[in-house]
Amino acid sequence: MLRELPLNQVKMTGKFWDNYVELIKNATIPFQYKVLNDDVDDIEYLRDRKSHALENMRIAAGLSQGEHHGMSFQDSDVYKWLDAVGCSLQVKPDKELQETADKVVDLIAAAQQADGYIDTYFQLKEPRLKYRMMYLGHELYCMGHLLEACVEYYKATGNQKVLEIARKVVDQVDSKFGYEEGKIHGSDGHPVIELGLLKYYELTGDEKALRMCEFHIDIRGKDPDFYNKEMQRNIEDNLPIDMVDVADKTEYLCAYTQPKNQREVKGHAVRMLYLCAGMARLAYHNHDKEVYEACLALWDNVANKKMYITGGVGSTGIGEAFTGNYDLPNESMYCETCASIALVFFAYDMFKIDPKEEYLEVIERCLYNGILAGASLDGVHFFYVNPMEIHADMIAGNKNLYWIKHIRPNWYSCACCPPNFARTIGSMNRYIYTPDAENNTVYAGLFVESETTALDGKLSIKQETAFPYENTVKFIVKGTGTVKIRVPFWAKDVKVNGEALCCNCVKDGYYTVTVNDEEKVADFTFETPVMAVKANPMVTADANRIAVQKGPFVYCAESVDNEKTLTDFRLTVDDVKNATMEVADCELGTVPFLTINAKVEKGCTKRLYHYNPETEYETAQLKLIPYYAWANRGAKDMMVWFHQL
Ligand code: FUB
Ligand code: ZN
Repeated sequence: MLRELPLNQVKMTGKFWDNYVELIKNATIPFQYKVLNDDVDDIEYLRDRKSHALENMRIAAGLSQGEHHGMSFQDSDVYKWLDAVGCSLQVKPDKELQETADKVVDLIAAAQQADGYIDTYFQLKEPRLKYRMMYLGHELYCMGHLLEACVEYYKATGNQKVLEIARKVVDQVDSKFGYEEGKIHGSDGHPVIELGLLKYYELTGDEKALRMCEFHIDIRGKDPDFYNKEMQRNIEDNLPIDMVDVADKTEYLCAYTQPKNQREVKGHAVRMLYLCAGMARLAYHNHDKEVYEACLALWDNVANKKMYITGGVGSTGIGEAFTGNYDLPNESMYCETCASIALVFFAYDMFKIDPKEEYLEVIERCLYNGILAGASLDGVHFFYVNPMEIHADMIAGNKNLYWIKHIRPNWYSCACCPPNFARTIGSMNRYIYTPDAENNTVYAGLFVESETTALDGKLSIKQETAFPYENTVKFIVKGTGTVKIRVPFWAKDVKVNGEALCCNCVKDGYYTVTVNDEEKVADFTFETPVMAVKANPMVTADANRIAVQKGPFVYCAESVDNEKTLTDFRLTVDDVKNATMEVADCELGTVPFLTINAKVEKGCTKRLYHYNPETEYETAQLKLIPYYAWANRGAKDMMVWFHQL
């Protein structure tokens, strides 16, 4: 079994990822604090342009007067922000930021009730409904995120108050939920408490938290009617009910059957994947075979039938949900940033149980593409939904696609994604090295300029590289132990220390370096050819279409770079292979542009329908940028899957 390394044990340097971690520290976190504190004037997509999230806490703490404002889960914005700060401080200590965050911790402590309960929505607005609307109340979702935040913040600072907040939350949840009589025999409609409890258990060793997680995963769906009965009871008691309009609530809430019996990812994508991550992490700790079996099937389903090429997940905005196998429409998708983040969590927890390369591949896909596109290059504008294709004028009148935007706003009334982006990208060094102490081995999962010392100080690994801008990575391995270096599928003509890699040198996707009280160098050079990607024929949305990938980056075309209408371009596999690349320092930063000599119809009439067209083509250049960089220059149209000639 593998173990996560403490974040401060992996030092990242280099241009690409470390720049992002800096951006989060210097731009995203300060900006988000201002939003949460209502100090930003031009905030978008909020009814009265205020988040009110910290003010809700002040009111609950008796430090201010007023009413609760915002979503029932508005508190979670603060918690994910604090989580991001905790991660950031672990890798980049900052006294001023810590002082600001300490005050937020004080505020949370002041808002928390003596019995450990904390949820400003229910404390201020609906005390009668505490734990009575698990279907949509999000109390344990908020407390789950709070536990996660407390753990990261404690790791960064040793702040005792934050640990005490977490302890009280755990006791509170324990006192209310469980199989015992008098306790609630159900769990939250939105999973996350599972992850929060497990992270608390990992930090403190408190077995109670592990048992509680087992309960929350076991009870979900045990009575698939649980949420309906809850609603019914509220109706009978004349209490306000609130429920999103979804045809099948139990599926939406991932509770149509117990998780251990689930085999297909269904319902709300973020809920489902947080649940999957919680299940995998539980199986990691308690070796529950049934839960792990379910995880394997759910993994196979999401990774092989329901994931976009960018690592986006969730094919419809209706219920922000998964749909059927291979249903991956490009224009009407959802691909919520939080869903890709949850997929990374799931993948990493599966990887720690069984270090298959396929999990790292998905992590990489999400990080470089689907998640990274979740924020603008200035770090202060965010996508909630990440389109795979957009023709802004075309969707303008289509109310069925109201969730799709071609610009990133700086905030949302439902602001789950922005702080989730901050905490995830801000802690991406988590995924570079993972030790397996029993086998004296460290897995090096990503090519990133970085260094670490693992296996109780016995083994140090350094990657010297300018990747993704250059295709060489020098691994310097010192001490005693083994490093398994992942060789990604997109790296071709790989040579190590000048020798071509043979099939025997790479086993299950890894190249192995073993040292015995010595230093070895494995100097990787490789090509990252431009690849024409085809989807499984079952993905009808991508029939006769080609996507372009180079290295870990999926590419897209934007209307700002192309005079011709993007849908006019026709590509062949050879055109793609012959693409040329130019790394440009431009308004997008240092970005590798691709140019493909594609075709467009000659003298295209632009008629709605052609009858017996005598189609002739002429060459036209199609310019592409990495998907993560799209929507930073006001483009109105964007495409990932291009028409094939
Ligand atoms: O329900 C809380 C969050 O809001 C979910 O995770 C997101 O999908 C959004 O619905
Ligand atoms: Zn979100």
